[in-house]
Amino acid sequence: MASIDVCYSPELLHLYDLEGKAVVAVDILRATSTMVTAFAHGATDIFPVMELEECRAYAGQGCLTAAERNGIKAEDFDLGNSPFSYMNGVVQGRSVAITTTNGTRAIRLSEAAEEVVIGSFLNLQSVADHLRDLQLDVIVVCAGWKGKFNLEDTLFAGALADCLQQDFTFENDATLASLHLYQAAKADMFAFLKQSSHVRRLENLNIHEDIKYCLQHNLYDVLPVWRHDRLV
Ligand code: 3SL
Repeated sequence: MASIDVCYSPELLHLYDLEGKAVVAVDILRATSTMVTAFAHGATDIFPVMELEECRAYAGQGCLTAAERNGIKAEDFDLGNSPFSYMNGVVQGRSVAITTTNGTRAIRLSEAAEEVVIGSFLNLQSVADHLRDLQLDVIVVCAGWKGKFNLEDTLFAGALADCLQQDFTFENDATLASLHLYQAAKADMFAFLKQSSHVRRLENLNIHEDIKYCLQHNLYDVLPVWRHDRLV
């Protein structure tokens, strides 16, 4: 039986061997939730990049450019990192290049894996179904915040473990801890996360609706996967 493991921060990735594995890259608030939303609203492909300048350069290839740093939309980019700004036809039929504080970094640092998929609560079931079909060992790579642990990505890892517990083994405490946290939180994740650092950070920026939105389960049947140099 294949196994699930959880890497709580991209800074810990050196402890994991990604070769031959499937990575689920996750940044619940908000990068991967936003990417899933973009695909659900018609984006054709997404280039996640680490640096602002690299992202800006994609404008020359006809891409929309999106950038966030410390929760705020970076100046002179078409879009920020709020999922709501990717709705209403804005990204329909378009390629998007995006850079965010932590999420795009987690994705790019996972490239050595056999398969990289983008996870969020919004597409949890699609991710779980895909992993069940693949039957590769799975590592959930949490974006965290600037190298540190965060609660919301860990809850996603626990939710995924919850979905897959009949079909995968957990050989590590990180997955068990994530599952226990998710079971404690799932009745009201919004309340559970109220004191968490990134929820407080976003609320200080007057970003409220995005938080509730990103905690919804299975809004979209969308599965962004990394292919060569982009998500499709
Ligand atoms: O860190 C990131 O990648 C972002 O998702 C953070 S924020 O939610 O846009 O502040």
